[in-house]
Amino acid sequence: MPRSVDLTAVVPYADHLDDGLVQLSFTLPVPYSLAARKAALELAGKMGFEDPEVVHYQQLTDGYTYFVMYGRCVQSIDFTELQGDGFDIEYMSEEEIERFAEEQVGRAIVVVGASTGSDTHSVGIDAMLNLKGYHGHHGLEGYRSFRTYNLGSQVPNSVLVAKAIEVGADAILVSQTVTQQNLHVHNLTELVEMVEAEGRRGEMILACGGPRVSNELAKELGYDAGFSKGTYPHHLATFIVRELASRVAAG
Ligand code: B12
Repeated sequence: MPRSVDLTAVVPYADHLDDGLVQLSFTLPVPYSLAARKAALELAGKMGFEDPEVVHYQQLTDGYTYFVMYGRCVQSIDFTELQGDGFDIEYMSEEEIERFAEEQVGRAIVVVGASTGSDTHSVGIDAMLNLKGYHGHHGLEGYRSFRTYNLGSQVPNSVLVAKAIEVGADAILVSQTVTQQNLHVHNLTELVEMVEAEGRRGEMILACGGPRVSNELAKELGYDAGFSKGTYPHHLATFIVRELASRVAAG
C-alpha cells in the first residue's frame, strides 16, 4: 500500500516519499579544480544539507566553476498550519468578467501597462494586455469591458504615470523581469512614489507582475496586487473588476 503524506512534516520528494532530496545549482568564483569541488561540498554542508553530492561541475570561464548538487534537506514544513495570503481567489471566466463589469462597474475600464525602466522583457505585459494573450487566453485588449494601452518595454516610470493620468486610467500595470541587483524593487518603488507624488494613488489600482514578483512583495512595495508565473489575463481581469467594483460601491 502506498505510504501517505504526513502533511504536518512535509519534506522534499525525489526518489521516494520523505527522502528529502533536493537538487541545487550554483557557481563559485574559484577555478575549476578538485579544491573547488571540495569547497562546494563544504558549502552545501554549511547550508544544512546532509549527504551532499556533486553530480556535475564544470568550468564556466576562467576562475569560475558551476555545480549541480544533491543534498538531503533535514527541515520540514507543517503544511496544515499554512494559509495563503488571501490571494487564492476564485477566478472568473472571460464571459463572467464581462457580465460582472457591465453590472458592477458599468463603463469602460481603462488600464495602462508597460515593462518599465531599463527592462526590455515585453512578453509578460503583452501576454496580459494584447489581443493575442497567452496560452489561448485573450489579453485584456480582447475584452469588451476594457480599454487598454500597452506602452511596451523600457518605458520610464514618469512616461507610464503621465499616460495613466492623461487617459484617466483605472489601473496601472507594471511588468518587471530583470531582478539583478534588485532592480525590480527600485523600479516598482519609484512608480508608486510618482503616483503618490501626483496625488493619484487613491484613484488608481496598481498591479505588477513578473517571474520574481509575488503578491507579498507587491503589497510590501505599495501595490494592490502582484502576479507571478502562471498568470493568465483573466486572473488579472478578475482582480481588477472586483477591486474596481468594490471601490465604485464604496463611492
Ligand atoms: C526572451 C528573453 C529575453 C529577450 C526579451 C525579448 C522581449 N521582447 O521580451 C531578450 C533577448 C531581449 C532578453 C534580454 C535580456 N535578458 Co532575458 N530572458 C528571456 C527569457 C528567455 C524568456 C522571458 C519570457 O519572455 N518569458 C515568458 C513570459 C510569458 O513570462 P513572464 O515574463 O514571467 O510573464 C508571466 C508572469 O511573470 C506574469 N507577468 C509578467 N509581467 C506581468 C505584469 C502584470 C501586470 C501581470 C498581472 C502579470 C505579469 O504573467 C506572465 C504570463 O504568465 C528569460 C528566461 C526564461 N526562460 O524565462 C530570460 C531572462 C528573463 N533574461 C535574463 C537576463 C539576465 C537578460 C539580460 C540582462 C541579458 C544580458 N546580459 O544582456 C537582458 C536584459 C536586457 C534588459 N535591458 O532588460 C534573466 C533574468 C535574470 C534576473 N532574474 O534578473 C533570465 C531569467 C535568463 C536567465 N536565466 O538568466 N531576454
